[in-house]
Amino acid sequence: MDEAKSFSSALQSAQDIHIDVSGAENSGKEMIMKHFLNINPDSDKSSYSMKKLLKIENEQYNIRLTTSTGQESLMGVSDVRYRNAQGCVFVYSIGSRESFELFHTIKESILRIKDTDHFPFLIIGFGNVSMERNVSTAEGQRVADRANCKFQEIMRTKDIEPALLNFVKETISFSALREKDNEEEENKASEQFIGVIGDVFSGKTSFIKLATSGKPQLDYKETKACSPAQWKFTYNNESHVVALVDTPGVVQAYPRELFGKVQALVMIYSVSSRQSFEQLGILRERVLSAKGVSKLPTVLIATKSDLPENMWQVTEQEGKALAEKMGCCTFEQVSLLTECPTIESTVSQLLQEVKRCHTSSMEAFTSLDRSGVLNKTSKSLKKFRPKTYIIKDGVMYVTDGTISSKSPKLPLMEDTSVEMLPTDPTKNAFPFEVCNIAGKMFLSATCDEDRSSWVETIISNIALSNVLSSLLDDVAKVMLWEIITSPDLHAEPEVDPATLSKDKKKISKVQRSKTEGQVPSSPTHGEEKKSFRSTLKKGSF
Ligand SMILES: Nc1nc2c(ncn2[C@@H]2O[C@H](COP(=O)(O)OP(=O)(O)OP(=O)(O)O)[C@@H](O)[C@H]2O)c(=O)[nH]1
Ligand SMILES: [Mg+2]
Repeated sequence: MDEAKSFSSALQSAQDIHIDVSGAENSGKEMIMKHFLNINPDSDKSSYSMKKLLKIENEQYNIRLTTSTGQESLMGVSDVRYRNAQGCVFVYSIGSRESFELFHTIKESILRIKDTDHFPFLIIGFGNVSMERNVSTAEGQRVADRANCKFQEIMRTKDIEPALLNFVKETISFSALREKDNEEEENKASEQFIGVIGDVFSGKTSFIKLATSGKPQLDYKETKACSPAQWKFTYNNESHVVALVDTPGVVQAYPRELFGKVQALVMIYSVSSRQSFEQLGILRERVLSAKGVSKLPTVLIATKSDLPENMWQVTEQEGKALAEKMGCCTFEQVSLLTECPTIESTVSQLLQEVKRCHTSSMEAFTSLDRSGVLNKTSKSLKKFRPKTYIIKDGVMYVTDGTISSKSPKLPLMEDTSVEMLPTDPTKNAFPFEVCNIAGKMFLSATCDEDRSSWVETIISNIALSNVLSSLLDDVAKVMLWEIITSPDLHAEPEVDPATLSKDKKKISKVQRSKTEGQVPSSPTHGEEKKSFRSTLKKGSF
């Protein structure tokens, strides 16, 4: 009873290793499985999925062997087996060339289903000395070499156990490696890029080395090119994966390819170099222009604070003032010659700022709709008629409070322009004009702030319309390409003769559109854009 209990708890904690045993009927695969699993070879145990608990290097493994059920012709049965498998033992009979030649088909199926080029295989040529041989040992070895896998001929049952055990170990290491690779890929995908910029000799590389290795770097080697270094750390129970991008001190332009990914900056100067302090503005501008943005979350770090006071060329106050001027989220004076416990908190503050900026830009994005009272007027500012203006789904409506089918409207499309007109404080008029091919609106807000905020919303809607148009162009191109390359277009339609003429019409309509370069029966650009907008607002992307 106790034994059963401890077996079941070992089973629960054991890691599953799933090995498929493939091969033709009567190739010997069932015998191999039964022997490995200590099942009486004469038993008619017809389970095609059997388990064995094994301890390998102090770890418990639940080895699960599966094999064909004889139902492989049923679509998907072997697909499921192969999908779950972490390794495959292919067994052929040395007396049957047909069973040997099956390897290629099985290997191709597994690699296709697993969507990989590398998978652990073991080829076993099974037989006995009295068997008439149809496949030579050399042939078996050759196929295994070509498939880059192990090969073994088994003529005595006592060779089964060690051969399979070795393969189980190989499968375990392969799975562990693959898991590590996957983890690294996932880390890469979630990596946040942080550019580390500053003058020559200011301490950029030292900062990165100290963060990533925990050890100060005392020697100096000039950095010649930009390169990222991955750094994983945990702060306040939150794990982060960042790529700290080291940069040379002398740089004319930061590479767009790398800096396109940079979401934040660590700006570094040395307290003993006035030049390194004054250089930062220029370097920061170069990053912003490489990225095409006007600001980036930034922290300011002053290095070499361990140097004697008479060597300082930049005071703490000056550092603080620069951090404030540049909108940095934090400023620190540090020495990178010893452990620097604040690095993690500094970078994590920076990442918080990245998150905050992202959220607020998403909020701005979703607040594209608005409503409020504006005065309807003319360019000469003669009459003022207050109306409720509503911007909804990229259209600006003139209403009496609610949108109706009769509300005059102006779609805020790509061709729309918005212009602020000269203010007239005597009339409390802050006018602006919105104009496109569909019409023109002269409007006036009652204060400058209100006007700016309306103009900003309108500009955001126009910008979004631009983005959606180019997205939809791409979608339309893909749809068109799919239609053109669809095999259905070239195949004979399998239809009932009664409906044939109707279907032919449909097909010829598609073909006509193909030649005319149109996408058939798709919704209009406007409708598509509207649904894109609502998808974006729901945050489904
Ligand atoms: N005393 C002192 N020396 C430092 C400190 N930080 C860096 N150094 C030293 O300053 C020198 C330059 O540091 P690096 O980190 O290589 O400077 P860098 O900005 O990467 O230089 P470039 O790659 O040439 O642009 C090295 O000899 C470091 O050991 C610090 O906080 N205090
Ligand atoms: Mg360097």
